[in-house]
Amino acid sequence: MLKIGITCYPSVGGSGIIATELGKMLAKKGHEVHFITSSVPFRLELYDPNIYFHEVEMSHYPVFQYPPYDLALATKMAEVIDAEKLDIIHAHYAVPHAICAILAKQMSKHPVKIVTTLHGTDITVLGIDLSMKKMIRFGIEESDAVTAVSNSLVNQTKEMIGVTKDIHVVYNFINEKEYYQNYQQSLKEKYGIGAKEKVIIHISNFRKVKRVDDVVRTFHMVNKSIPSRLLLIGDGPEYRKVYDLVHRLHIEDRVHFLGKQKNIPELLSLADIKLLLSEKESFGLVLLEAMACGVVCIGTNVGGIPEVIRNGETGYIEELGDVNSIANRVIELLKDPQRMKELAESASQYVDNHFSTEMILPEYEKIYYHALGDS
Ligand code: GMT
Repeated sequence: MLKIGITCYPSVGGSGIIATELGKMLAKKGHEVHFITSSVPFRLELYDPNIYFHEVEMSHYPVFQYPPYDLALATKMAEVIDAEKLDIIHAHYAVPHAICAILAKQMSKHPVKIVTTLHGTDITVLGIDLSMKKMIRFGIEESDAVTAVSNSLVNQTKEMIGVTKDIHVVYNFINEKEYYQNYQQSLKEKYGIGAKEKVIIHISNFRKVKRVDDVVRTFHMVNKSIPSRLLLIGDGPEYRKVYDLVHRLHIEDRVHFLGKQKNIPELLSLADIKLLLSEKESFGLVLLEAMACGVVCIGTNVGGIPEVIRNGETGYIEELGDVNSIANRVIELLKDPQRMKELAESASQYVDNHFSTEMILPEYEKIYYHALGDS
């Protein structure tokens, strides 16, 4: 069994969820897992004796304008590598986490291997910044193994950053014990949703790239011909703009702004259709969550989304910003309950067959053992 250190952004977000779920599953299999983060990751319960949490403490020196978080993290990683004799540091994000791990490896006495997972934002956002490109390339090339969450992200990383290193695709996965169809009529009633009304859902961090305004415009068109409600879950920088748009379109009595919520499987289970209309998306973990709960997904032809939704088989792929076609697709589907049933069934089957924990966990373990020189 291995001793694995995991570093991620512990707050809500796909990468934090994947890192945390991975740690929990590895611990369950008997590996010793050490989370090294600024706070206890969202979704991490510390009741498993194989799970440890090491908090990165920040000192606020009056001389520094910004607290040196990256250096504090690298120091903490080095301490944990030596004290716990870690075999692997699994860094989620090249910048800053892989860079911190490389520094920690140089500082520590105990030999350790670095496995880095790219989740997209580090490449597609930071990679645009020329000053960061060099740093990202360094983080990738100095890691002992690198994974990315889709083929699209591997190609983008190679094109944008110019790395030649092998990058293994390891898809995101779902905790099937939490994500399943769990419809609760009482919850629907609590939101005042009528028995005949259809429910469309969107979940994100309301960043500009998520194009939540396209979701609202699509819903506006759908709502003209089908009695329906829109559930918007999450919070972020575009929240106010989206709120204003909903009011400008006079659909405020049809749109529910729920903010950040914890009972995502129950909320997803109320929905008929999930929209993810992003302009950048390396994978789209929320799609897997929705598909596992029996929700039909429509996503844009962007990044890794077409690797998650099989167009016409498990959901639909539409062109970015083409609100008319997206709305027509939603209307067509909502009028055809038999088709919806078929799509929902093949989507949840597809998730089971391609993105289950059982399938993905051994892929990460194989990469760890390979990095350590065992095959
Ligand atoms: O999408 C975000 O803004 C959050 C970001 C993150 O770091 O959690 O998500 C990225 O990683 C997720 C987990 O691998 C992927 O499902 C998301 O598609 C990816 N986001 C982008 O590429 C924009």
